[in-house]
Amino acid sequence: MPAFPDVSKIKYEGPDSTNPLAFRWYNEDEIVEGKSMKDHMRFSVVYWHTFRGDGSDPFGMPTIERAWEDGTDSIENAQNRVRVAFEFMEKLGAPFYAFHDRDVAPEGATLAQSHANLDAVVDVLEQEQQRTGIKLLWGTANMFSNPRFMHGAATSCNADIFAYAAAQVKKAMEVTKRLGGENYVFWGGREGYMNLYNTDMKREMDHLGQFLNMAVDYSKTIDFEGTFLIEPKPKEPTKHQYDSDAAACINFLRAYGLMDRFKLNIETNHATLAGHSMMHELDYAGSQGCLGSIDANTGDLLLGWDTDQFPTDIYLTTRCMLAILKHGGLGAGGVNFDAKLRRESTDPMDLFHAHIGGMDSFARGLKIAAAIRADGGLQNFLDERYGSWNTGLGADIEAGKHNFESLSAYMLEKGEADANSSGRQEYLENYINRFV
Ligand code: XLS
Ligand code: NI
Ligand code: NI
Repeated sequence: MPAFPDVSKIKYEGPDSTNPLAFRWYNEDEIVEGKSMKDHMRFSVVYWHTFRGDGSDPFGMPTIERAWEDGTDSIENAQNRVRVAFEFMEKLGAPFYAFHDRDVAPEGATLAQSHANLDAVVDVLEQEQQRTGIKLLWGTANMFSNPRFMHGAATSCNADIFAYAAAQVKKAMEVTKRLGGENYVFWGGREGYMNLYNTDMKREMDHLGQFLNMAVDYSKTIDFEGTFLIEPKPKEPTKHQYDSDAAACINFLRAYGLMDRFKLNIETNHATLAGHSMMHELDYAGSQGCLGSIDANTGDLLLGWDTDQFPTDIYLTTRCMLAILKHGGLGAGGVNFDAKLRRESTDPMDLFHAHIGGMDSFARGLKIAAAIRADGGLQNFLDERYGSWNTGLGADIEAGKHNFESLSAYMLEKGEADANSSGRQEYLENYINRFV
């Protein structure tokens, strides 16, 4: 029995289509900048929100009931849910998905039981991947829901919890490898603090560095070659998450010798919680060679938390794609919809509308960004703005031919610096609007 009997494969119908179950912009085989849209985006559906989201929030109980759920925490129910998930992803045409260990399989009474439960569900994930050709973008371990992780996982004050987390990541990495996962994600969960009076920050950071180095070592033992990604987020659930933004993460990776193996998974709503724009985080990560993948969603400016809404703002997706194209694409990463339906959106069809909207918005952003790049106006402006660095003094400074003495002599002789020209922000904002 199909879970979505009224939906057939979502097709591209072009911008004039009024069919809500069709793509108007995402045309997977269309070539943009020499690559298909499908390969640019590598769209991915998240298991936790899309198949486990029940609409509950800190103020209220679940609002969303799914006909395919039998209401139990059994392995059979979990296995059946996998078949529903793959039916959904196949009809949507998403080539990838992502999951936490505890999203797909119930936690057991012991760690060994949890491992066995996971294996039983991974059997079905593997079968469904083979049946549909849908691949795993990344796997991860949920080390924040269970009360044992109340003080953190790798940064817990309780050494046993560090050991538990290591055992859990070891297993999750094995499963990710078994499923051919292209990346493995570490989002910091509760790695942070609520209060500095009870926190030894240095020790906790050292433990986290040690933990991630153990993960690298183990990946070599099992020949897991996927990219490791850490996912910056400044707060929630803790008041301060150690992986607070791209810059903090990259400093951490450098400090603990992890730069070779790690990149970043940048999430829109996390960027804005950190007081940055998504474009800033992407550009910063890209400028350090650390742009790995994105968790595509959006927050709400009038709410202060991680609302994880589906992205539909064309300016946002345009800026994302400008930054992604500038840094050479997402490589083995993808555009992963870490986004959930609103509590009031209770119909299973809303899952299709949400993902179709996100995919179309990114496809449109890609086309707009490519048109801006083809026009060349932005690049020409930048080339001109930084022109003083291309020849003469600027070029000599960049080439390392100067020091404070020589620069001082140069300016004493010249007497005054060349005049500045306009930054033309308003002109450029209007320029971008020509393409949107
Ligand atoms: C939470 C994070 C989480 C990660 C995966 O805010 O976005 O969903 O992406 O653990
Ligand atoms: Ni995320
Ligand atoms: Ni998030």
